[in-house]
Amino acid sequence: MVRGSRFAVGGSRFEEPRAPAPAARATSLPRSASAWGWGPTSAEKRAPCGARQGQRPSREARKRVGVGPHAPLNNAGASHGDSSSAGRVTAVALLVLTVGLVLLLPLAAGTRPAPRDVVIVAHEMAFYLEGDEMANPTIHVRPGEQVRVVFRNDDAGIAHNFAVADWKIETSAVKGKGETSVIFRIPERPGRYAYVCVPHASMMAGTIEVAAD
Ligand SMILES: [Cu+2]
Repeated sequence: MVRGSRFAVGGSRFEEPRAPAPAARATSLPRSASAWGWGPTSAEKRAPCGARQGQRPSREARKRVGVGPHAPLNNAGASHGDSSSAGRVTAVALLVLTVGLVLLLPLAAGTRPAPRDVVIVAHEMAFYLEGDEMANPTIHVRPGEQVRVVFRNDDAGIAHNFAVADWKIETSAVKGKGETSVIFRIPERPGRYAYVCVPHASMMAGTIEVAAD
């Protein structure tokens, strides 16, 4: 009974503004609907629902719009993360490769050590070590070391060479200014060995001394 009367009152109160309602209701309904709670008629129910439905899409749209930009951002972030992690992996791989090369290079060098250069110059019918004024000097080498003898002829118009008969080492003759080279390994046995210029062995001759420092 109470409900009925309240409903009747609600209805009577509502019936008065009903004629001008359509225009006014659109703006006033959301407030009045929440105030009434259960009161609204089916038309009013539809109206707030309609209003909600009218709002909902916009909220959802907003959400979607909100999600939309975020999703690509997240994806972008994820892909960025992937690329950076891929970059990290590449960096680590490069580091491992570099470390490996650094560790391996001495081993490779150990298997084939670079020969020590010994520059011997023929000048005015005598041998000299480059940068030294001693004619036909004693050349000091270590047992077993790899040596590259660079033989340079500074005598224009005269052919010279460099030879160590005991080791069967002999460069080609350098006719006039020019140079040649020969790489060989010094024998392990310490000792003294003669070197010569084959065409001028009487004038151009010296000693190679093999000694461990
Ligand atoms: Cu000579």
